[in-house]
Amino acid sequence: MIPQKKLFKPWLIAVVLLAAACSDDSQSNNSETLAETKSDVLIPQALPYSIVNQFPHDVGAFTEGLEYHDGFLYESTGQYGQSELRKVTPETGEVVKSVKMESRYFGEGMTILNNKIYQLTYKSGKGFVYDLETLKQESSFVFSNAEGWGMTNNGTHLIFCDGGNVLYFAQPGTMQIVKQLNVTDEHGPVNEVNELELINGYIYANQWRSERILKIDTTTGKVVARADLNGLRESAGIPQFSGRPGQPDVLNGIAYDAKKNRIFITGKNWPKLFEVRLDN
Ligand SMILES: [Ca+2]
Repeated sequence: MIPQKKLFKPWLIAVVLLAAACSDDSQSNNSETLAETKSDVLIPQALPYSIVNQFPHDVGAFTEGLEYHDGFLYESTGQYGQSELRKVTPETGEVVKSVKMESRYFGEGMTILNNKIYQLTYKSGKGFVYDLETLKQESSFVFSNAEGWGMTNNGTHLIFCDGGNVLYFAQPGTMQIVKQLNVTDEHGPVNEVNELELINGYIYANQWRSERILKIDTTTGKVVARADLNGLRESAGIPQFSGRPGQPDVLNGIAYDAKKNRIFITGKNWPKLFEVRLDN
């Protein structure tokens, strides 16, 4: 047995004091780390909006997907028994071509990639591929998400969401997921990300049941800016959301004309399509 007194040595005191000093240093470092973490939280920039133009929009269109291509808007509409894929003249709202979906499908997000239109359905786990020119349905695909919401693409992959805060990057056709991006802002995950549009390298998304448009960094998933479009409906004479059938529903639909740098916004059953300026 080692005598107890032999454990009490001056070097041991030095070690204890050193440990205490290190502990203080460590706390100090932690404080600095916390401060850095706090300063790293990105407060999204506020994006002011202005209305550039107002065009007619079919109040019968429960807009779920909207994209601009070569002079026309392509629109996917929802509701069982009413879902369609449409080709629309933006300035007049005229539907120049449309295909009706089977009544068991509820149309959702859509996007155009390599002269094909990809369209999600809401709860069927199935999507469709159409020829861009004829709108003829060419094939279908399946996906494992419980719900399909918005969709856009980056020239290579389809990018879609399912009601949560995740953006899924998928191979067209197989729907194999190659990347997932969590959308977050200064408060944490941002859920119910809905209709999507890739504009100048950022994903713009409207958030379901809000009049907000989020600008999302495609590398980090962080919301870098937000446009609050509260007041847009009022200024255009569109009644506020009431939930009553036949009345204008929520804001949904973002499309971008890259050649003319025009952003189009509309909503489900809205009588108007807006050309707006954000930071474009
Ligand atoms: Ca879109």
